[in-house]
Amino acid sequence: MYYPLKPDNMDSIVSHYAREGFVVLTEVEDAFTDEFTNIVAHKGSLTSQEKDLLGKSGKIDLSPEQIQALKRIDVTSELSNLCLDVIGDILLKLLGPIIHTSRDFHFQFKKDNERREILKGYSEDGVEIQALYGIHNEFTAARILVSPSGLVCWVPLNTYEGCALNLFPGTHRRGLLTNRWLSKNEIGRADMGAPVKYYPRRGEIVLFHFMTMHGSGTSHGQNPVDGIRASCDIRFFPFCGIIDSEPTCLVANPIEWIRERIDQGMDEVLLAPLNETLAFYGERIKSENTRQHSVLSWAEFIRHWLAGNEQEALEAIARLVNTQQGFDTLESYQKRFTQIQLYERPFSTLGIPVPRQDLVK
Ligand SMILES: O=C(O)CCC(=O)C(=O)O
Ligand SMILES: [Fe+2]
Repeated sequence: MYYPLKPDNMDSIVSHYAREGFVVLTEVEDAFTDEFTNIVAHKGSLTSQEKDLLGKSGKIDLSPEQIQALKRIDVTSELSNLCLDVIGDILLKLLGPIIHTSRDFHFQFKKDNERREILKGYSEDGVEIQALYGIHNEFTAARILVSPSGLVCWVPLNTYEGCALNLFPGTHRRGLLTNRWLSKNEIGRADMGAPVKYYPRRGEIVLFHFMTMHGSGTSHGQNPVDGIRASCDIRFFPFCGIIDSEPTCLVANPIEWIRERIDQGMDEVLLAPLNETLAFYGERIKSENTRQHSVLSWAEFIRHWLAGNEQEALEAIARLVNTQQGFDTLESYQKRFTQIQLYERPFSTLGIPVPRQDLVK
């Protein structure tokens, strides 16, 4: 799962991500991790000595005020551009030619013997910086729905002996297993297998799919790992009409680019964000024989929802959701997903028409 971030490795990186639902990039240029560290140091008013420690052992004490200042950090256009410079070529292959960067990123600062656990989503009180996260997929764990093809870019700020993330391989291909956060004791029935454990190293980046089940890791040993692990996580989405955000277009003719790529044939995990873009553009998508539990069903949902085909939209959700092995009722997803609304901004930024003005917030 480890690949140096080099042009020669592009195909291996993309196919590992598509198959397993995550990939780790190594040998990432220092400027990338340094920039996240600088922003955290600035927001949290760290002294230069504390900043240095953050990047090494993580051993600094954060005051309640600093935690408040660090709980959600705005993504500036400079940071977004830096990310696109460093991993834009990969994002183009994983998400397609039009990319949204999340408006904020999360800072995490966790100890191995931490007892607090987040099972009800982000409380906005700053606890989420230090508490362990229960098991979730990023798509339904977030308050605001964006896209199941979104991607988390998790950036370790220091090297740490313990496990930071548990990632359940292949779960992004098993349909939506949960509409909420789960505790470790709960997950048995989903039969997700053993997680892959990620041990953070500064200079790496983990990319994982929004449907990949994951949670915070710990060693849970008698002897907790010393130090604190510090990281930042930022998200990227394919073109999305249901968030109030400005996308960046990476190619001159996105629809032509998508059509050419689809003609070459591709894995459904990579096809899904392209179909989703086509659906928001009001373009034709091929959707015969979509497999039960395939992420491809989301684009079909968007297409039917935009066309006002309520029944077909609900059926597309039913294909995406895995109620046999999952934890929540189909109705809970249907109720949530049909409450989405369009925003002007993603469309107006690209100068394309909003497909249905009556659905605009
Ligand atoms: O860093 C952690 O503890 C969990 C991170 C996570 O769930 C995420 O970045 O999506
Ligand atoms: Fe997460």
